[in-house]
Amino acid sequence: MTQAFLALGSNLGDRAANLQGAVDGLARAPGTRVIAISRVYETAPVGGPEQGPYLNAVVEVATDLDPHALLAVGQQLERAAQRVRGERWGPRTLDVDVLLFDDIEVDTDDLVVPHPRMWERAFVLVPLRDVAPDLVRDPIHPGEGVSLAAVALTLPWMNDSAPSP
Ligand code: GSY
Repeated sequence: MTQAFLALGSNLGDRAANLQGAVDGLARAPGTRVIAISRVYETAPVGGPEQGPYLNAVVEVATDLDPHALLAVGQQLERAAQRVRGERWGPRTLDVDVLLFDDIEVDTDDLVVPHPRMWERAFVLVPLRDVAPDLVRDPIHPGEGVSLAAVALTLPWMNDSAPSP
């Protein structure tokens, strides 16, 4: 089985229900078990048009699926949450991103793992640190891992009005 991490985000509709639906859907996915769920963080939107705050979380799963099959599960969950693909970086009922898939690297048109923007996103790294505080990856020099917790600490906190964890 592979250890994989997925990022969840929602800033439209019943945001908490959307995240819960994604966790439930991952638990029901074939050959997949949910191992851990981070705390849920309310975060200021990063990029895109003016839009409301997100709820973000990270889920750890153990899965027999391959990376593209896991991506397909995430896309199916987005459709189930009635996500409408509008403006790039725009508001959405549910976003499911595959962050890490063991140490496997994927670079295809529809999927890049490790997720290329995860390292600069506090709304990903802070919840990831909840479920994997000892995870070690270096985005620049994969052989010389640095702790993700250390990377998360170097980022500006994602929502100035919220206390840093
Ligand atoms: O890339 C995921 C969607 N997204 C988010 C998000 O999940 N959280 C925050 N805080 N900002 C975001 N901007 C985009 S696009």
